[in-house]
Amino acid sequence: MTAPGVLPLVPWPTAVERRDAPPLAVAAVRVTGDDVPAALVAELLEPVGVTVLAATGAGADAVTLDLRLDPAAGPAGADSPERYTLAVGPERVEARAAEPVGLLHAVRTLRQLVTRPALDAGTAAVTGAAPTVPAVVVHDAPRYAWRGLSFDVVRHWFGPADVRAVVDLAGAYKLRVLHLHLTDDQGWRIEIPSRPALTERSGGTQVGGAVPAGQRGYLTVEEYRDLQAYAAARHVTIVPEVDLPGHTNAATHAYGELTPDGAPTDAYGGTEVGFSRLWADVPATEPFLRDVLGDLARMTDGPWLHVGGDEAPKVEPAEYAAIMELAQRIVREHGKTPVAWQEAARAAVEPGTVLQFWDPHVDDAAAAVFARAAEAGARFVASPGSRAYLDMKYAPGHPLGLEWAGHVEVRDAYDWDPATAVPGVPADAVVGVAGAVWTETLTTRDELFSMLLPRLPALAEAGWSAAEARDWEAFAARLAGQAPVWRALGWAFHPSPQVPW
Ligand code: TNX
Repeated sequence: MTAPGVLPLVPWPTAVERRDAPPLAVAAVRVTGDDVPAALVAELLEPVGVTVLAATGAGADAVTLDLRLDPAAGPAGADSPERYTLAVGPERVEARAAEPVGLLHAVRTLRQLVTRPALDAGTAAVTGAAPTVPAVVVHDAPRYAWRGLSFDVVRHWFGPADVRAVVDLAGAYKLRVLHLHLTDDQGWRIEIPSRPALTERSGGTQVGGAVPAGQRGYLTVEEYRDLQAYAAARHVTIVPEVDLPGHTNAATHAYGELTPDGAPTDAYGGTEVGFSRLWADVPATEPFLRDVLGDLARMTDGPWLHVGGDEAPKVEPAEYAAIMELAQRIVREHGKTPVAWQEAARAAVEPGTVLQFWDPHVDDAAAAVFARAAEAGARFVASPGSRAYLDMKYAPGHPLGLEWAGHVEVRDAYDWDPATAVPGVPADAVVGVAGAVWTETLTTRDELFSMLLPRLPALAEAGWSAAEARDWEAFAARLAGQAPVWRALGWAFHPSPQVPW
């Protein structure tokens, strides 16, 4: 329930001014401006009780929601392409933004401002009271450009409908990147036309055995294309990951030529890590990498390809570096920028390579390796397991999740500074924040969402809001104000005792 006087905005904007005007009734809005499709505005606002009319449609008593591009939008001096201004009242709503993504952010902010008595009372009953929006002016721009979520669709298969729901959730909190972990020991989740056995032999397996009857267990080329288009319409970029050179049992099960003796490995339905690998000197390895990364680069609209690199204890350091450097070279040859887990800092990196910091158990030697990679031009995304791993249990005894990085309560996910999170790395080499959700223990959309909510909004604020604006007590109150919308959308969440619901 939203406490009186609290504006339930997450992430907290750069500047919020209240206008001396009564709340604006928004039972219906008429969208003017062409940079956000009215259907997308409707998708966001109708679940909170606002009827959305296209510019020319019927309906006389609608409030105008005017969306226009304007380079002067946003906080004074902000140069982020995502900057926007949202002005509510006295009679209409105006959104101004440098680019269309900012207009969509403005509509997302507007949705969080809608107060609807029936919703806030936590009932489905329609009371007849019109939704209103307080008269405010918001000027806003993000702290970091890379705000993302890494989502494991391998350990348990989550198909296109679930991924679209995750895009909606990520978008609602203004995230821009959805990284899909598509290959691992237990399965291969993306059709690769030049290597059909990957999905024919490894597409239908997952932790515990087979994907549920009636499900294919992987994205076809067409489904992947459609998913990227769905995400792009919401200004979310899909980053696909092929995990190398460890986490590769699904590949060696499909193509025995990838092993030294040429024999395929057995399918794997457990949850151990670290046993599988590729070999730099097996002749089939390089053609395999060229085929897989080449096809995936051609199929991918966004600028990035993630080549994994985590947890390959069986691969000697020189061989590890050779495989990771080859993978990154291939990615660059296809015009994409490589992303890799933190371990890849041990191999040579090119300027612009994105390294994802995940394992906080690092010593000084590892910090020095990160420092060298940053000097060589690598950029870091902060996903420290103790903060950003949304597959960790909230607390001891939580029915879902793992514990290797500790317990991650909502406050843990909130109260940290990405700028100082990566040991050895200067603040200006950190480009953002990503949550990560691994699915060893998660099998349904509700289980998945109960791990993402309410922690993903905490990470979203860590990535968006200025360091000096961060305040746990204020955040917890604003977070509580999100729950009515989650209920209206059917998004499961964990009612953490840290939040004044
Ligand atoms: C570590 S995070 C892994 C994953 C597991 C995860 C479980 C990372 C790069 N590797 O393979 O699923 O822990 O929390």
